[in-house]
Amino acid sequence: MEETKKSYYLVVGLGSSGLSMARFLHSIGRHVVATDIDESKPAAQRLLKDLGIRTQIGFHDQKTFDLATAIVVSPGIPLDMAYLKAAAQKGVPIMGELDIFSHYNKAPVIAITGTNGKTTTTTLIRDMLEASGLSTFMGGNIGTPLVEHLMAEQKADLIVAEISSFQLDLASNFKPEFALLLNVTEDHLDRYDGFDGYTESKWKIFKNQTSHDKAIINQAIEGFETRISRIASRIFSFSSRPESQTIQEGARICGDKIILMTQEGVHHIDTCSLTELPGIHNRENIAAAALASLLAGGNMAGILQALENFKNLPHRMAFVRKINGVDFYDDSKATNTDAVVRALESFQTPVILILGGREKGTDFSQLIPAIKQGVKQIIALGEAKDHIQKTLEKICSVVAVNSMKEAVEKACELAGKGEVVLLSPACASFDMYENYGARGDDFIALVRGLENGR
Ligand code: UMA
Repeated sequence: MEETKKSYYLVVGLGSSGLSMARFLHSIGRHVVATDIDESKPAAQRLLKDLGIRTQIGFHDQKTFDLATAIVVSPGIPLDMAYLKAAAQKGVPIMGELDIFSHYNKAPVIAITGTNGKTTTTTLIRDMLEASGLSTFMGGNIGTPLVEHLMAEQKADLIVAEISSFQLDLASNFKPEFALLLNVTEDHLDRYDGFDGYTESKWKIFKNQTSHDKAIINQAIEGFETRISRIASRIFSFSSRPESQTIQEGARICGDKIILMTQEGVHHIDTCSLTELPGIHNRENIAAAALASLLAGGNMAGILQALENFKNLPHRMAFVRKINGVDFYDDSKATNTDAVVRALESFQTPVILILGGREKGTDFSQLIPAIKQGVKQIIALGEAKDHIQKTLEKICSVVAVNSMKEAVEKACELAGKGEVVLLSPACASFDMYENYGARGDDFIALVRGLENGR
């Protein structure tokens, strides 16, 4: 894009993504204006002011949108935002961080998307490649904005990028050498035009790939056969379903065993001893991660070493403590119904389930079969509590509470010896917390604070 003296890039949203973007664009000599609707951003404002970047904080101004050379939008900003729509109608290009990143990045990219398991798989790939002697930069939706890599020395052999559907919505030139789609189940339906709209967004990860690139896809995803016929890259599939026996290039998951099949040969992974990665969903994550690592230049020794050393990430089915025979688990990262179903599948004993928060067009009835299987009591919390109560009280006792403290105390009161208390909310945390991590930390602190006698 030609720069004139008066032209400027408008960065919208000054969370972690926007702040890094403003700094990056400034570092390559672009004029930048940055705006955030939230007035409580003094740190961001100070940092940008010191760099000489003009800010509009606490408000958005339509004129600033309309006169921009291009608008770079943070992933969480809804694309139907009126300011954006009006500027787009005037012909202002709207782009996301992946477009800017792709334009300046030189290293090959492994991009990981899916509804659940993204962070675990991304971390596994990073660990497997590093243990194979390769250097990596890990970023994206996992927390560190990708443009941070562009402001560093750019020495990494490979970029390992967790990618969200929000990022893919504005990614016209993103072309990862390796792209992974782990699974697609209902999530973020408050942003998309139904499940189809969300699904469409996820499959965009393959859109610009060519025959030189590689796609690693869960064969169990609905519409797999039709979708792959439209992908130009080489397909490697994996599956934990019985039909995985037919997979020729990719990974078969048979019980605890994973069989990796690539041009380089056949390799086996035994997951029996990998106690930090329990469950079928983790075997799928391991299969996808190992395939990606092998294809990107990793070796089996590194892959196995990374698996052995892997420590479960915080707020994912994390055991907190046992009190009077009751086990407490923090699964705050479970922000959609599929993640909760997977969590419930791990328990054979009755569960007291803490659900709720900010819903995302969530259909709580999807939880019914899993709840019928093993939930003794639901404790409903946050903005979604009435919806949860209305949907689930027909099949399980539901009690609504007003705070996490009340939820923990109620759970404690209702749980019997040998039972489990599980925070697995099926909702975002933003109604009560800054993020899912803060929600999980609050739960852990409250559980740790419980007296043994309760
Ligand atoms: N804002 C405006 N105007 C508006 C609305 C919001 O200015 O009309 C401002 C807010 O006041 C806030 C900023 O926009 O200051 C927030 O931007 P953001 O929501 O994009 O959040 P960031 O802090 O930049 O974090 C984003 C990702 N957030 C989302 O996609 C919602 C982070 O993913 C990601 O780690 C980070 O960029 C770095 O790339 C988080 C997430 O929740 C973990 N992702 C979703 C998920 O995993 O389900 C997709």
